[in-house]
Amino acid sequence: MSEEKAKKPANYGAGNIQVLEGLEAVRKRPAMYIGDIGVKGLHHLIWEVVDNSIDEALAGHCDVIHVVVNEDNSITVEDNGRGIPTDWHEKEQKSALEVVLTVLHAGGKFDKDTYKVSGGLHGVGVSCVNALSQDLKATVFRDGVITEQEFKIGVPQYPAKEVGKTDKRGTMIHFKPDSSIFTHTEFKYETIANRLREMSFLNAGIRIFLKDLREIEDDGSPRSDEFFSEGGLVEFVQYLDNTREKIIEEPIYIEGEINSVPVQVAMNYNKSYTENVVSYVNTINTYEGGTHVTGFRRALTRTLKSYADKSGMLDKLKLEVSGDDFREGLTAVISVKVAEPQFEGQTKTKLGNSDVVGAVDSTVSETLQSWLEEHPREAKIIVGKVILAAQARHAAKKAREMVQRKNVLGGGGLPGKLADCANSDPTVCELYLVEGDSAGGSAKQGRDRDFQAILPLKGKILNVEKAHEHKIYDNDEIKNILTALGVKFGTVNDDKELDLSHLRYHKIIIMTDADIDGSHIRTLILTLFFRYMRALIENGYVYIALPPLYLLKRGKDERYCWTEEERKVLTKEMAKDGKEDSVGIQRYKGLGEMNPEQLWTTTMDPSVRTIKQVTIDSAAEADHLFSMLMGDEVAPRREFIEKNAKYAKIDT
Ligand code: 0RA
Repeated sequence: MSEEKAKKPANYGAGNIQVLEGLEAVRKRPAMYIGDIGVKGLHHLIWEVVDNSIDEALAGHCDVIHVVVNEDNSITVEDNGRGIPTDWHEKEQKSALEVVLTVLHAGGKFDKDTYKVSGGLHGVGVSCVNALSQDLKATVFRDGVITEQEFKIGVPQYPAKEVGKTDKRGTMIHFKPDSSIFTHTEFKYETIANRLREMSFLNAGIRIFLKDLREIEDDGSPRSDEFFSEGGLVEFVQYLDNTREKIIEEPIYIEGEINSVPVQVAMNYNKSYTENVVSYVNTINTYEGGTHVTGFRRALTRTLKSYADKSGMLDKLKLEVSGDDFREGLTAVISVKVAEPQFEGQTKTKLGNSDVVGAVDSTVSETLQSWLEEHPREAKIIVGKVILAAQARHAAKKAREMVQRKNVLGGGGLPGKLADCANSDPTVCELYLVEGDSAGGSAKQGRDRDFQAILPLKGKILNVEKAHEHKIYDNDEIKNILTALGVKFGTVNDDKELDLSHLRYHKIIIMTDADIDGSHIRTLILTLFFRYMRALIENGYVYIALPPLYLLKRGKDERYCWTEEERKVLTKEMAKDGKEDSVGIQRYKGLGEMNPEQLWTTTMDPSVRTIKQVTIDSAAEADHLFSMLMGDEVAPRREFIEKNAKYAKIDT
């Protein structure tokens, strides 16, 4: 795809010079405004525009938002809000519409009393999207007229003009990201859908439609979804847990506002062993938690503990109950609004504002306490679950200590099956987790032994989604992975936190067969990482190897293909005389079918291979996906596979 670089168009008025300087700054350092210039930053443009529509909805003026991915990877966002004002702005000597689209930070409301609460991570406004778009067209339906203005890289092509009459209200923004700025210009349906679904849960009552004109279904209509939640967070928790067996019927809902911090929490308990607390600040997913999560945990532990003590149910228990025990099998969504959020942490997704601890703590303890008193039957079920968790935790602790002792005190040394590399600098070292001993053998022979280590895994590793924690430390394959990586559980802060200080490889590459079993094993390994070693994924250490699917042969000419599409194109190319049947096709079902040299040249040689980095777009969505793929409930899994089979393979 060759896309022409956007040219700077002629300026139409002197008043634009200052504005240009503002937007020029965005174009010079785009990452400062939207995070990065890759896939993430690209999608950030959509969030920025949608956030403006959501703000209109929160102000009570809009209830429908349409997002369309057009065939040329441009985006159209339309809402039925008040429409961006189009009247003349005396101070700036241009229309308000142009001000909103060309002045940094002017995207928000002019009236100061409504602080912008949705807002993306950077909250920079539509002008930033404008600056980074090779084309942008704003259409406003307001006061009976349609007003239009077009821009290229943020520069107006003409003043806002009236183009017709209407009885509609709202704003439509159509933009095409500038291909000279972004390293990727292709939007991903799943990424957009996941964020819009999340948005609809966090902002109950707004109907969001998504349509992708690049993907046409069998019936001729484009791929589409509609996101709408009446119940908000309560439905969010039900959605997250729809693949798990719940222990109480209805989620607990808590809402309040203390010191101008609105707090909303929905929670429920299920029969699993994992804690799944998803948190948001101004609708931004705070992966790393922060003060709002601390406040929630404190309230939960204190309130449940005090109730349990009073109930007498703990009397016979000989063990100490800890905070963790109150969170086993807990699914909760916390959403707070903070006027000036301070974000900290490695990925700037940890809330730092200390006053939020108390706001959440008070709100949650108060409501939870009354709830427990009003629901004695459910309260008893929860306390029973807590007691079981405490007992299991003691068993897990013993098992974990056994593994730890062996790891740290050198009891076992490195696993016998590990073919380690010579280099000891973790930043350049790679560990391949390979399915099966035979492929493991090829990989051992084919690798560059200076920096590539191989750990073959036998058969299917334990499904951690269905196993209690202590089982994990009993499992030989998992123990081998932990020892080879050089990681252990437990830091000074937290006895479950993953200690990466002795991590031996900064690339951990999962290499499995390109068949159903292979993808199942890959998901098992990813589930293990997601549930117990999430920091590895968050730090960007986890990758998936992409072995070729086909080898095409004609005489001495041999070529590999990674997709069906490539196979078709290459087959035509190789059969220059048009005789496609003269091209031999070998379909690789397993890594074992490749010899060491082939494995190196196609999949392991860093200068030619492609490896896919595993990222977490949305922790909530990843949790949902893993619980569905690996959990007990069969129906949602079948539905998911049927629905997604026709689209690209499951992307974790
Ligand atoms: C500035 C002021 C007002 C609304 C908006 C901007 C606005 C921006 C966007 C972006 C996408 N959709 C939007 N909808 C509205 C307030 C308008 C008023 O007071 O009437």
